[in-house]
Amino acid sequence: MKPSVISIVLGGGRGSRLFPLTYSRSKPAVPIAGKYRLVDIPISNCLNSGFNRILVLTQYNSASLNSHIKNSYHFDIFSRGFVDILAAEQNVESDKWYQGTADAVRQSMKHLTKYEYDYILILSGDQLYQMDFREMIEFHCQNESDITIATIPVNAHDATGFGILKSDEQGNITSFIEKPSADLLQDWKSEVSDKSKREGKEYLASMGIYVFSRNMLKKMFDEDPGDDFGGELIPNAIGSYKMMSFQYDGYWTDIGTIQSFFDANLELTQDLPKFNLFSRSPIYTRARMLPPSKILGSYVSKAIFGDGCVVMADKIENSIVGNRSRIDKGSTLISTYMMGADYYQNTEELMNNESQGIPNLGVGKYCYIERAILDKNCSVGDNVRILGGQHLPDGDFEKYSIKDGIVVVKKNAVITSGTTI
Ligand code: ADQ
Ligand code: ADP
Repeated sequence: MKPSVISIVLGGGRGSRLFPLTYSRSKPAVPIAGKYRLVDIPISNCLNSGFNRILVLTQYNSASLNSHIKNSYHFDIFSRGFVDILAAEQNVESDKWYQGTADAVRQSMKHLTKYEYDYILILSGDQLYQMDFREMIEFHCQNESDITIATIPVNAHDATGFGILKSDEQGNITSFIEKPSADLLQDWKSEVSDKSKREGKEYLASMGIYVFSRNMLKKMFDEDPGDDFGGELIPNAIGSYKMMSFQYDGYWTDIGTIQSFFDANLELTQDLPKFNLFSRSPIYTRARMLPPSKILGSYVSKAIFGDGCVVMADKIENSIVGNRSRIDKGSTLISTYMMGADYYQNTEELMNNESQGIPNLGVGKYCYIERAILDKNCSVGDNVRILGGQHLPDGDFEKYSIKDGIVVVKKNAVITSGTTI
């Protein structure tokens, strides 16, 4: 019989590491790969695994996330499927935001009582990967596990940013430490495959993907008042619950910071990216009825284009050009993620821009843009030069921020002609 599963996507706290992309939208609504949103990844993995009852927990019930979910995910009434958003809410029992991952799920449990289910699948909202969760649920059931954690081998540098665990030969988790400091690491090495060993990946990291048996999660919440899975409930459960490690060996990356977000996006432009957008398991998103993109005389290499773009640029290299982008003649984009626009400007608006000297939506003429993220609806004038790189110190300015040498031009920013960053 098919296991009965409800999936919960942890849509994020403030998302401050992704600022300024999360300044006016919740983390799940951040656009990726030119036409998707972050939340499309865990939702698509669930749907491709045959699990179509999904809740997205978020602190910020932004208009943008709501409209994306409402317009993207429709189910026929017989499938009983849904993708619903649960935003942290004040009520008679509590006037607080979600205090952490476990608290977010705990506060949401009251909304689950109306559903029948045996297992809860908990997912992070800021990861890029393609995984068939059926295998993980099957593993959980076969081992009669209470809690199963998806794990992946990582190197010492990355290990300090994750929950690290050790397990016995059967996969029973015997110890767990959340984000260990570098000096503790030598005690946390695991037996891994020869391939992982050669790559220096000798630590087993939690991917933040958990399967809980329904009653066990309830019991855990009753016994442990902690707010975080990784910091409290999981390490506290060692010895009291049957906790298993489900080792995953595909591509998986955390995209919680500007640097990792930028790298994961640009990686998609490579010949054979580790994340395959062209697979048989589609990434679902909103169907927008946009025209195909039009490219006029540009040299293009290693680039991804969303729909409805008009590109007259000189050169686009190692870049993503999102939906409804307009790039004027003589311009160059290198290692840049341009998110695109929510709308086209009409003739009246364009004439108004011209008479007032306001740049049009998109990128103007003879610009040079390298190592940058242009958030949605940016208007970049003519002869603008944006050159990201390690020479630029971190900073936050009115129209852009700089993080790890990446220039992030803020949503709706107007960059006047001749600007140099
Ligand atoms: P982190 O990713 O650092 O570590 P956390 O910041 O708690 O953990 O985020 C996990 C997910 O929950 C993210 O998608 C985040 O946006 C979301 N989230 C955080 N706070 C939330 C809140 N208050 N309400 C709703 N959603 C919230 C975790 C584990 C580690 C593991 C890594 C793997 O704790 O053990 O190694 O994930 O990425
Ligand atoms: P995305 O393509 O990034 O997912 P959506 O398609 O969800 O964005 O939303 C784009 C929609 O935003 C457009 O269809 C349009 O209705 C709306 N929109 C947002 N801002 C404006 C604006 N200033 N003028 C007109 N439409 C806008």
